[in-house]
Amino acid sequence: MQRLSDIDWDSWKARDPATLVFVFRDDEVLLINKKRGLGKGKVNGPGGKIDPGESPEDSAIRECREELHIEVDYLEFCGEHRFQFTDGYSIHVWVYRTRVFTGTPTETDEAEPLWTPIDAIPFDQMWEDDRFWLPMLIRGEKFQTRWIFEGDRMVDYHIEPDGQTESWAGGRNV
Ligand code: 8DG
Repeated sequence: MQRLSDIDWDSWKARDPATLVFVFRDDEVLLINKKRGLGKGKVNGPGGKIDPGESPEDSAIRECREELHIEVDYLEFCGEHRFQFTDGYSIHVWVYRTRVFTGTPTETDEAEPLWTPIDAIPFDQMWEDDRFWLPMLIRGEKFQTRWIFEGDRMVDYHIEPDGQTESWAGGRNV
C-alpha cells in the first residue's frame, strides 16, 4: 500500500475522524507547537480527534477551547483530508478557518500558541503535506485531498480543488 491507486477509496473509512482549525487575526495565523498526540513536536493548527456523537464543527470548537482556552465562532469549512498510513492507521480530517474568537490563546498541556505572520509559516516544522494545501486555505480555495504517509514521509497524494470558501463572516479576507 504505497500508492493512492492501491486503495479502494469508495469503501475507505478512516480509523479516526478529526479536525483542524486555523484562526486568523490581521495578517497572522494562530499555529501551535503540538505537545502530544499524533504529530507531537510539529507546528500545526489546533485540532484533534472527534468524540463519538460529536459533529466535526463542535469538535473543532472544543479542541480550540481545550488546547488554547479560546472560543472560536463562525467556522468556515475549508476542506477534507484523507490520510492513509502504510502501517494501516488512517485519519479523516475536517478543516476550518475563522477570524472570530474570544479569549487569549494560552499554553496548555497540549499546545503552545504561536501567532505567526502568514508569510512566515514554518512549513519545515510542519507535516509534509501542509505546504500544499495551507496556502489554498489562506486564499479561500476549498480542497478534497488524499494522502499516503509512511510514518512522517509523504509517499503519494492527490488534491482536488473544491470551489471557494464563503467570504469571511468575521471580516476581510486575507
Ligand atoms: P489524543 O487525545 O489522542 O492525544 O489527541 P487528540 O487531540 O484527540 O488527537 P490528535 O492526536 O491531536 O489528532 C491528530 C491531529 O493531527 C488532528 O488535529 C489532525 C492532525 N493531522 C493529522 N495529519 C496531519 C497532517 O498531515 N497535517 C496537519 N496539518 N495536521 C494533521 O492527523
